[in-house]
Amino acid sequence: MRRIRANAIAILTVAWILGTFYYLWQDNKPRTTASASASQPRATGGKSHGGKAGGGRLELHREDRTIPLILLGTFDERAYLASKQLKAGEDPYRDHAFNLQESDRLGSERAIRDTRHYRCASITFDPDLPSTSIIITFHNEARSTLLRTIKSVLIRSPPYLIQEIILVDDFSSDPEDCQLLSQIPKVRCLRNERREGLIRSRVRGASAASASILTFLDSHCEVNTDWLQPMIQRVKEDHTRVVSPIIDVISLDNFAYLAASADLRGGFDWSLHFKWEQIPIEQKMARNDPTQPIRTPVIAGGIFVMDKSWFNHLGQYDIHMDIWGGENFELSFRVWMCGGSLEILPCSRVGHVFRKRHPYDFPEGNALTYIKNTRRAAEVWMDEYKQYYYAARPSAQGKAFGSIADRVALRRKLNCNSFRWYLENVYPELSVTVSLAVSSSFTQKWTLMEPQIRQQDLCVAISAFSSGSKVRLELCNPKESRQKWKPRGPALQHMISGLCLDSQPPAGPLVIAQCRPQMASQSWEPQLVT
Ligand code: LR7
Ligand code: MN
Repeated sequence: MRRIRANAIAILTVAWILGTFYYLWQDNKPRTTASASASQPRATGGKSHGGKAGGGRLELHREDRTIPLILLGTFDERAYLASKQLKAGEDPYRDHAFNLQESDRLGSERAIRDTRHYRCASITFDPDLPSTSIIITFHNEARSTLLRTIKSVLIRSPPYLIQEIILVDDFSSDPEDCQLLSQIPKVRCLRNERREGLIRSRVRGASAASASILTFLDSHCEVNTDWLQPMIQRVKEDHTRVVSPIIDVISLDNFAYLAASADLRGGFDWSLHFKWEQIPIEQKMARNDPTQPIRTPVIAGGIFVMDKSWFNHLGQYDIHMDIWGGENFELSFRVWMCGGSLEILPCSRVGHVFRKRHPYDFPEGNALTYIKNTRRAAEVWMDEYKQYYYAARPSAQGKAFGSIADRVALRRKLNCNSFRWYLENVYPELSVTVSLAVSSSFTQKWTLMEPQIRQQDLCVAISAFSSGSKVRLELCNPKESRQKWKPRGPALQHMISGLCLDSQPPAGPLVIAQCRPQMASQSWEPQLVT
């Protein structure tokens, strides 16, 4: 009996040891990640890498050897962090919308998992890459996250690539948050005399930059192994590229560093709401090299690398945008439409603390500010397609957005492509749903996927080229010119005949007629795409 029990214990012990080894090996294996579409990129491999779980310990050991000792100059890190720590009984989420206690506990540097595809490690870069100015704007950032952002840059970048780190303190309550950090070598601190918002703050930082390449970061990031070289390499090869990393997730609760999916790009809906979305299937199939750049219609906005002269040539940012929001669309449309490109580089990874609310106030209110900024982007860049923005965001109509004359002039001067060109060449997946009201009691929803008006496999086609002829449904055929339409104001115009879709008489069949977009029978109501 005792013998059996001893054997059982021995077997269990061996199984436990094997299990532990398997777990550690799994955790350390390079990983490719899968699928998600949400406002934050879904993280995969959900184990904690915050140094809490057993799996993190092995890494710490491995990476410790490669962390060089950095000189912090006269900067007293302990005093800097200690004077601002959470007091007993305070809500750790109150001031920053993330768990401050956990961030403070982590300290200013830690090992994080190298989340790149394993093939990234063998890529080589030009030995003479140009250096960059890192620009970090912040408003009342927590000291521990801000310092970790800076130290991760100093630790995980080749020193010769970092010309300087420019902090733009956007009028935080305590000027010392920024000032004290400028004791760290390479770190400069610029403080706004009043709250400007991140857009004007970045323009200020960029103007002060002395390197030929600009790198923007949020103030609560941790850059990962060799994050910078792939981005600088791409920009060096072609200065019109604007590149960003895959943005990994730092948990706002426990600060675990989690790998984001490598199959996502930036997208949006007509209300100009940013979202991560799957790379279109054809592109995914064509990707046989997981280290290749991913073309993206828009960037998330906070973390990217751009040539400084290209940034200036393209008009920096729209400095009449306030506080937060919308500038990423304005920049993305502008870059694509005016001769550049946007890409996400899978071999560059940067962690970011994604939050569920803004921890700071908007002097004009959050909603009005977002509307003002996105309205400016829509009015300047979206041509006739801005009607879909207003349809998706009816509350934007009539709200103040200031003068856009200088940005319209900029667009003309740069001789940029139309928004239609952008939709056709960069973001054909963005569709419009149009309600075709064929009688007052009967509304049908169709999708305008230019140039077709579709409902699943059926397309709206003209039956003849003369005014008054009926339209009908046919199986969609991309080569069929009778199925090709384009928006003209609220109307839909057949491309070849130049006639517009018309519901006159209201209960009768749909026909094509002379375009009079202001007539009710020719106005089609675009709706928010879900
Ligand atoms: O008034 C302000 N002044 C500032 O300097 C308000 C904010 N800021 C700073 C702030 O301290 C932070 O460093 O600006 C930065 C961005 O603000 P967050 O972190 O509150 O914004 P976010 O991470 O939700 O915002 C994303 O979208 C913004 C739209 O304006 C910006 O482009 C952010 O840079 C952008 N962040 C990212 O792209 C990181 C990935 C997140 C996603 C998706
Ligand atoms: Mn952020």
